[in-house]
Amino acid sequence: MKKALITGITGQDGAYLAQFLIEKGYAVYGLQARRSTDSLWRLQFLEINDEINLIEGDVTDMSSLIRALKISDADEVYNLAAQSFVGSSWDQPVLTAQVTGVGVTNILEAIRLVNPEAKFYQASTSEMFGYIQKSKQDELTPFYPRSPYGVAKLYGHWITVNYRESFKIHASSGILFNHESPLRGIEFVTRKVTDAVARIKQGKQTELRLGNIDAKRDWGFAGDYVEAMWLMLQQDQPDDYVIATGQTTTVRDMCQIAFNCVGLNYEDYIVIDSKYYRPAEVDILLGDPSKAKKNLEWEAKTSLKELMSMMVEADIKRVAYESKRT
Ligand code: NAP
Ligand code: F7E
Repeated sequence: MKKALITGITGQDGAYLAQFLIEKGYAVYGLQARRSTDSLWRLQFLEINDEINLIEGDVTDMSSLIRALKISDADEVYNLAAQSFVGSSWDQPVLTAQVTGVGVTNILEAIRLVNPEAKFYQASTSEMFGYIQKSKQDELTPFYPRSPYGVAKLYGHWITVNYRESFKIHASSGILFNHESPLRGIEFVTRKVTDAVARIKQGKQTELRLGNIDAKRDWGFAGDYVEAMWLMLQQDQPDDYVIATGQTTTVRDMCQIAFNCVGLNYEDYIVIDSKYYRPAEVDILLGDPSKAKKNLEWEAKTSLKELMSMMVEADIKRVAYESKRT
């Protein structure tokens, strides 16, 4: 039986990846950072919490990573742990650098010490393209990050490439564009919108305050994207891949799609609030996933309309459930 270790298992992608690997017959181990409140709700939502071996640890604590690698004896290591919210990275830039950037070196060093044969996946991001240098971004597009998060991820990306070239570690980097789901954190714009749609529809909220609704993103479904992570580690040679849909949409149009799901007009509810503007914005992202299609035979399956509809439906159920309990 193959063994996988996932850091960030309690996050959106960690939960979907764990589910995917369990279905493939893997023994799944997850690094769980110590928190004062419950962080297992996503694993419970997918009903896989009892099938995962949780190991307490933190990517800033290399001793815990060494222990996790020894306990799991993992064939594949997926590093999904990060301070992943771009907005917070201006408020906590040092922590973001330590967790999202240096954390990657900690894991690579632990792999080198414990099991250099383990295959490694790094969760890189389209935020590294930031101030885009090419209208459609692929693996060869120069990077220009626009936030402390993007800068930290760029360090994580290059240290992954460097360990691949220096120590022959099977280390691959997935440059993933935005991907969402009903398990997305509420602070990210799609989920903030679908939660608001559900609350407005059920009379629990009257408006939705947003920042720059002219920003454009290439949004896909997280459930589709975790398969690409796995496919990268099944290749003979490690490499870097852009994972995206190849379509870009404004936040405004995404809102329209989400409000339409319940027959409402988004223009009646949205209020622009400067509080949600960022010190530096990534205006537009659009990925070219041709290499993933050719080498991995991977492509996005879920349209933005299907994704929004799935998220709105899940939030309507959650809000109705909350109302029953109060
Ligand atoms: P997420 O929901 O924010 O999950 C982040 C995970 O990292 C959580 O499990 C969190 O634990 C964990 N974590 C945070 N700090 C940690 C630390 N110091 N030590 C150990 N674990 C820690 O993010 P996601 O959307 O699933 O994304 C997964 C990865 O892909 C992240 O690295 C993200 O930056 C990257 N990425 C995401 C996207 C996207 O659109 N979703 C696109 C490109 C790249 P708690 O739950 O306890 O906080
Ligand atoms: O913002 C605009 C905001 O926070 C998307 C992370 O997973 O994807 C994610 O980063 C856009 C930005 O995601 C609000 O200014 C407007 O232009 O949902 P987001 P993100 O910053 O693109 C990348 C690929 C990652 O790697 C990250 O980890 O929406 N926007 N009004 C807003 N955004 C938020 N959050 N809230 C608003 O009210």
